[in-house]
Amino acid sequence: ETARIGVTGLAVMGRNLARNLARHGHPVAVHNRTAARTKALVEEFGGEGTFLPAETPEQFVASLERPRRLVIMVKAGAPTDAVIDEFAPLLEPGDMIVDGGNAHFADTRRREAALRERGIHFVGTGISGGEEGALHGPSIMPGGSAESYEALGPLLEDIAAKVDGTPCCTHVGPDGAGHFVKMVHNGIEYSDMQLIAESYDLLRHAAGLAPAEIAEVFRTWNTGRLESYLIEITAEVLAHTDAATGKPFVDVVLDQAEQKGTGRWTVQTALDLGVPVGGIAEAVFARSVSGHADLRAASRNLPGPARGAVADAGFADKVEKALYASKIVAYAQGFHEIQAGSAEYGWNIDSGAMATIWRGGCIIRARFLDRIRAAYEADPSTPTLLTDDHFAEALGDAQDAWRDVVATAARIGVPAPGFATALAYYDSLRADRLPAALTQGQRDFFGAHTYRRVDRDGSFHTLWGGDRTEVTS
Ligand code: NBP
Repeated sequence: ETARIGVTGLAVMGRNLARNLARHGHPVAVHNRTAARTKALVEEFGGEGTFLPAETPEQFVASLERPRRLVIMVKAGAPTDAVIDEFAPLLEPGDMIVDGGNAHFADTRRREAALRERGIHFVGTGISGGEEGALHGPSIMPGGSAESYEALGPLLEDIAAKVDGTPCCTHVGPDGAGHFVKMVHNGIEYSDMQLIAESYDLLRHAAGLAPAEIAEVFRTWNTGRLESYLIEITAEVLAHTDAATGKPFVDVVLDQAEQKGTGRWTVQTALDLGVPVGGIAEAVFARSVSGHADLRAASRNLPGPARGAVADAGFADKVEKALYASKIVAYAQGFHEIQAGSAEYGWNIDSGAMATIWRGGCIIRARFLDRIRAAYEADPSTPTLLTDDHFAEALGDAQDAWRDVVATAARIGVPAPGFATALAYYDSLRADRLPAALTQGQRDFFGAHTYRRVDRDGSFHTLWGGDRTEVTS
């Protein structure tokens, strides 16, 4: 018997992906560096479908039907290269290697180019949804050649999450496009989580609500336009009580957030591409600040404002509006980065299709993504989601509330970097004139960097050290 597809790397993600394939009736070859994992998988879940366990790479490759489809689910980085080096010599032209790990898209581009020379399709694939998603249906973002998608697409679409019958999987674009989009997905996820965290913090410290009460607020929000997986789990976490102490769970968790790197990559890449993603950057920095225990301890006694909580009956509604508006900005920034990456690398990514495959399976799954899809359907080449009719109306409706929330945070000394940067981005985009004109003047003054004028073409320089006449440069 031959396997339709094989998975090597059987930690939580690989194991669940293999089970998902088997449950959908696809015979799957399974392999892991440490054979015990392979054995455990077959022993525990062998009844779920057809598994072909292999102890050696040779045995694994021999059990695959041709062209071979081989999925790598190992720790991203050097382990991925090690596994490629181990398996590629055993493959033939036309075979496909799918890397489902969280690889950096630049590594994927390098690997794809190297394997293409040997006639092997390398398909860097973003997979979101954690271990539950891998088992029950993740959101899948495959890159690589269009030809490889013909052979892989039906299988991947079969095991992906479905929303209204549409699979949360589509061919993103060539080489590193899939991992790039997965990276930005994670950056948006950081931003979304940070905005939710700030909402909680303000409801707690500005409105004086207890965690259980805030959980109720989030539950209500989850029945409206903010309905999403992240809002849903936020309510669950806030409603949870620590068994050992009887305190709200959120009060016994150390307040130092961790990160694995995709958020940081999103910001680093945005800097390289020249795309402003302040919402994502502030979310990464907020985690970073939280983790600097010494810095925080040294600063704890610095003075703050005199005012405490500001009770305001309508405050929760204002926070809902601020959250929705800031969320629109966060997604607009993320999609801007996707479009910039697509242009830089010639990927031709369909932004509306990305919103479509994020509607289910992944961490940022939400009703909201239907709105983004609709926005790109209405205007596929729009430079920003902010000007879409629906979003512009929501931003208009949020104006007073959004500004009140940011002002309240500043007044009572609760940090709200996500809300504040979103509003600043919004105001920057809609400004008639930005102080960048002054910046240009300064640059010309100290470095003769020249400037352009509003009324004439060309580059100019003022003789600042002399008689201050203007010269054409
Ligand atoms: P891990 O990231 O913890 O990796 C463990 C696996 O890598 C094991 O199978 C291990 O084999 C194998 N491995 C290592 Br480490 N070094 C190896 C080497 N040199 N040669 C061969 N195999 C090697 O597993 P995971 O949490 O299942 O994640 C797998 C991938 O999926 C990662 O890239 C991750 O970033 C990505 N991802 C994870 C999630 C999630 O929620 N966990 C979500 C989305 C994507 P061994 O058993 O012999 O040690």
